[in-house]
Amino acid sequence: MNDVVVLNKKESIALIQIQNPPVNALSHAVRQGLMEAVRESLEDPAIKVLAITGSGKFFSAGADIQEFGKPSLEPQLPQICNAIESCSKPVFALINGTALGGGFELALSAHFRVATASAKIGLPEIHLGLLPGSGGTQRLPRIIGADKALKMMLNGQPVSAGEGLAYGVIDRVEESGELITASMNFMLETTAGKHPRIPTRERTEGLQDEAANHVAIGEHRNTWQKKGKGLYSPFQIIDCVEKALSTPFEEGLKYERESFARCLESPQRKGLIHAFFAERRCRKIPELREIEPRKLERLAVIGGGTMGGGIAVAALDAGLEVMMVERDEAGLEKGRLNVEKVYDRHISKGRMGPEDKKEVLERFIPSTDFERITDADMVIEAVFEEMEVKKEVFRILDQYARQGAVLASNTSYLDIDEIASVTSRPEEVLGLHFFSPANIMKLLEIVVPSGLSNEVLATGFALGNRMGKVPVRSANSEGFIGNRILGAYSKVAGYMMEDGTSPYRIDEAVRDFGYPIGPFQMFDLAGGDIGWANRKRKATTRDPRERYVEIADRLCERGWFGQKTGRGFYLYEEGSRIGIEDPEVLDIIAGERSTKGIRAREYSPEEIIRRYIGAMVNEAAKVLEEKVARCPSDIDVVQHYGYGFPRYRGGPMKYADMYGIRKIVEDIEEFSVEDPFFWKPSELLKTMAAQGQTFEDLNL
Ligand code: T1G
Ligand code: NAD
Repeated sequence: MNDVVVLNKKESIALIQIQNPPVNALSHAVRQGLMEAVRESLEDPAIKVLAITGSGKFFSAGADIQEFGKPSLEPQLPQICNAIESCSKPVFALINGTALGGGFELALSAHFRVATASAKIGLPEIHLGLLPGSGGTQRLPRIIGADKALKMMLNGQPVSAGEGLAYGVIDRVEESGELITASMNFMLETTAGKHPRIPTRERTEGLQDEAANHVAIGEHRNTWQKKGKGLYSPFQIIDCVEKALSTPFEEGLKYERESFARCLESPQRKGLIHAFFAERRCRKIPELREIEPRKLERLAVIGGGTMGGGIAVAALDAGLEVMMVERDEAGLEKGRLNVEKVYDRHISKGRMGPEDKKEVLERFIPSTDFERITDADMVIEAVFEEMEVKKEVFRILDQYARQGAVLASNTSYLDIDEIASVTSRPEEVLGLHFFSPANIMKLLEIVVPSGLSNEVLATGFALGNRMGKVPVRSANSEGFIGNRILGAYSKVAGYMMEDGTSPYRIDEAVRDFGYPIGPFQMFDLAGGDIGWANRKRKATTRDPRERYVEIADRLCERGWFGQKTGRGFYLYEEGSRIGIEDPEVLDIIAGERSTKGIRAREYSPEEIIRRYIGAMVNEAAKVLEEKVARCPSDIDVVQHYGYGFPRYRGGPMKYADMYGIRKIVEDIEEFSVEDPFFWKPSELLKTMAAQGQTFEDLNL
């Protein structure tokens, strides 16, 4: 054996334990160890039963994701699963903790599955652009039928041991005690012939109701045709399960193998696995390795508007005590309602009862009195986006917050150094940039001004983790990572519109690329007035060489601010959040175009994306060059979690790597003929293209 798989013999039972922390991934060494342990147990006449189990909190989290894309080494997992299934001695999977993907498929190949009550089982491969490729698509439906099998494979979320028992895929759940000891009798009973050893491939319970299985295949396929536009692996999964119902096992297994190989080679798999590692990398900040975050139990939120309300809910949901301070009673009442309406909605949807709401709100303390913040561990300011207002608030915070409290601003654009400068403790002030709605959106940009204490930074990350956010470090620079890049591709969307392409066609192309909504739908959702105020503020300092599109201003002058006014780039019928195309908007655009003497030109969807993503990648490269983001994959995380960039494309930096850095530079140079001020390739991109580098090479 080797050191990652340990074989112990207990009475007539071979206990095969995977010990490969942190998650018992089925690396090459584990696969070798398993194969050897099975062989040795089979050869030993004293052994009557084999039991495979894990260690720590994991049975096994499945294939070692690090190995994908590298040459695959024997024995491969499907071989091990087949060897287990065809064992002449009964094999038990003792599921001591989480069993995912290949880990669960390993268990499916055993003849019996016993799980502890806290164990979880699942097939999350879909999230990696893959399918269960070690017989899972063939074995699971044979036990539980197509519908439940597809539910597990297509939503990718694990289910509890109890649910597994109800499905019929877990034979027994042990409520307490040590799993091996608790399963001893069950295992020994098989030697007395009490429980028949049936290889999973020969099981047929799930295949009995052919009509129901047929309906399930059709329904899941229909659902995914609607919601899975552009995705690859869900449809491969459905095809594989369909095969399981209609062909002999070996044939189905071969079909699964071929489908798996196609998924493995797909750009979507590369994008999704990149995203998996990217969102883990962004939490690893070298300077925080040895730093303990400060205590965090009481949070104060200043301002109860859109963001303050959302942040308060996120904090309450994370179990914190939350104070909310508003400037007057009317503001406070609005703030309180902003919080309560979230829970009222949960109640109306049956997600919580009135008692639960009451219990949560016991930790919520609204006030107009800043003195109430004196015992807060952290204060997050979310007042109006105006430097003078923020400074005034921070002067007050400095006066009332206790020594050692962390002070944070949720500003979208403003300079945190300047905000911090009005306090006597600038090293304790950082930016915590939440996204709207703050209780839902997972991105949290953690903005680091100069001289920030590492302990304070660590506490920012701890808050993000506690709230279930994806925290990304950003330097203190206007618009931080996300809004700065947003500025660039929003401009390009405006240019293309003024050049002659309808905003509706631009939105459509961006949606077809994989975004949930296009840029003009997003402007309508966010509210045009905010951007308009910002543009007016900057009008005097705008570089005269910058192309400025006035169309949005024309809409705002009419009071068309988007969804909230029923009209923006789209028309919204009473109460509807779905916009329809507005011919008057098209007339306004045509008017602006003719004023400027622009000859209309219709860009193709490919051209729209080339420009949109080209602007995004170029600005992102500047963000890297200026060290605003730590590494390219942090930008991918920001774009995915904050702005809707399709995860299966990995993020703009991964996309650029796959598209080709040189081609991106060539595109930018081609566009720069029309507008050399905007389309200036970043120095970093030019160097990378010259040296044949990729963004992946720059990841930490
Ligand atoms: N392979 C390699 N490393 C893995 C891994 C895996 N499967 N799962 C996690 N890690 C690393 C992770 O990168 C991190 O490393 C550390 O473990 C802790 O993870 C053939 C095709 C298991 C629920 O999709 O969902 O089997 O950052 O920080 O919050 O048919 O990780 O410390 O260096 O996330 O406790 C299917 C993916 C594979 C499971 C644990 N399996 N993992 O969450 O800790 S495909 C998955 C997770 C497959 C077969 C198919 C989660 C977790 P580092 P963590 P966590
Ligand atoms: P909002 O207008 O909805 O809320 C601001 C609240 O602050 C109001 O309720 C107001 O009464 C209160 N307030 C103003 N001055 C105050 C004071 N001195 N003391 C206490 N309360 C005071 O604004 P918002 O959209 O919630 O934005 C708040 C901050 O969050 C801004 O800095 C904004 O840039 C940032 N932000 C907004 C979004 C977004 O999408 N709305 C996203 C990220 C960040």
